[in-house]
Amino acid sequence: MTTPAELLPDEASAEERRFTELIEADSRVEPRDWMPAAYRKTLIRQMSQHAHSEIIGMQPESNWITRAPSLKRKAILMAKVQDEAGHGLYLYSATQTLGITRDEMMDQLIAGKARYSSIFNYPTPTWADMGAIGWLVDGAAICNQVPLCRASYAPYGRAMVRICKEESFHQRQGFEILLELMHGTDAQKRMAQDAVDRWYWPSLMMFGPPDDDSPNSAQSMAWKIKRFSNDELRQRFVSMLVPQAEVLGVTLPDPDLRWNEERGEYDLGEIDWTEFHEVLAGRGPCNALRLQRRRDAHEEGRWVREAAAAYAKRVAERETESEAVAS
Ligand code: BYC
Repeated sequence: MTTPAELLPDEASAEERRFTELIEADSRVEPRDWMPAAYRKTLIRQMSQHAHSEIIGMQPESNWITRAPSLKRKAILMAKVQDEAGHGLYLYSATQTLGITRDEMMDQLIAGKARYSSIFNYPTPTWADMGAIGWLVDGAAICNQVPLCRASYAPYGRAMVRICKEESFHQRQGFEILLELMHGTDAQKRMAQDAVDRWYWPSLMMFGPPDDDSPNSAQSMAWKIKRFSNDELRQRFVSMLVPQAEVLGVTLPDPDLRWNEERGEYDLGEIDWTEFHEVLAGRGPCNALRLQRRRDAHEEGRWVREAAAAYAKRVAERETESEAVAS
């Protein structure tokens, strides 16, 4: 069988050959290794979008911190939202190793030029939304992100290992919120089902467009950034949800969902891709709100960034002074 390295043209550089062999051997690319400009660009795109998703993703849930139904739930929700801030920071740091600064990435986000996950443009009107986000949104995130732990770019893979551990706790807390509601009053059961109805389809859209309409997948898979296609992961997610929905006693809102004996997989109903494209174009229910909130937070945090920079400068000056005295 011909290997990708053998397919390279004769004039390919030694560096390019080494990179291709590295990918082929399932080895890892480190920040100082040579990499094609397009590989770097793809990583910056995906990783910065991922970081932005974590940061914007704090908003729908932080909306409920002050209204959580008990002290225990408040503490758990605060811990989850703090984890998401942490995930954003690991991912921004990992992306910085590719030669873009945090300021540049943040500027792109607040200027409305960067993408973040479509899922965070939906509202959270009830407490059950905290359960549905944990169960469905974090569940989808786990399915998508576990394979990313093996992404060919080492800093991304390393960041994902820790993130995935925390996502597991996030998903369980969401499942548990829904389970408690489903053992509650009729009104609580209706609230849980309503939240599942509203979050189910958007959570399937998190995996991205169908494979035949996914311009980046083939190259990202060849570079072993992505290990599975959007549709493969979506399918895997639904297979995970079906038995869990039975335990919860909720109905997944897809009348066409049924087991296909021949394929050994579930057949899914048609996803409304028009809605997905509307959200991506900035016309989802909460796009404007999310972006405005991020801009406000950026402005409100300006004095903290300035104070931290002034302090770091002073510490550096002191270190230089004491080195000069010592020598
Ligand atoms: N939303 O060629 P495709 C979390 C864009 S946060 C928005 O398939 P790719 C959490 C895509 O960017 C989890 N845009 O792209 C946090 C591309 O546009 P550009 C976030 C989307 O990159 C807080 C175009 O559509 N997870 O878990 O090969 C609380 C064509 O798509 C979406 C990640 O970021 C979307 N859903 O595949 C709770 C995971 N889907 O850039 C939870 C890392 C597609 O060409 N990212 N687009 O203009 C990935 O795995 C991949 O980037 C995707 C898309 C599977 C999302």
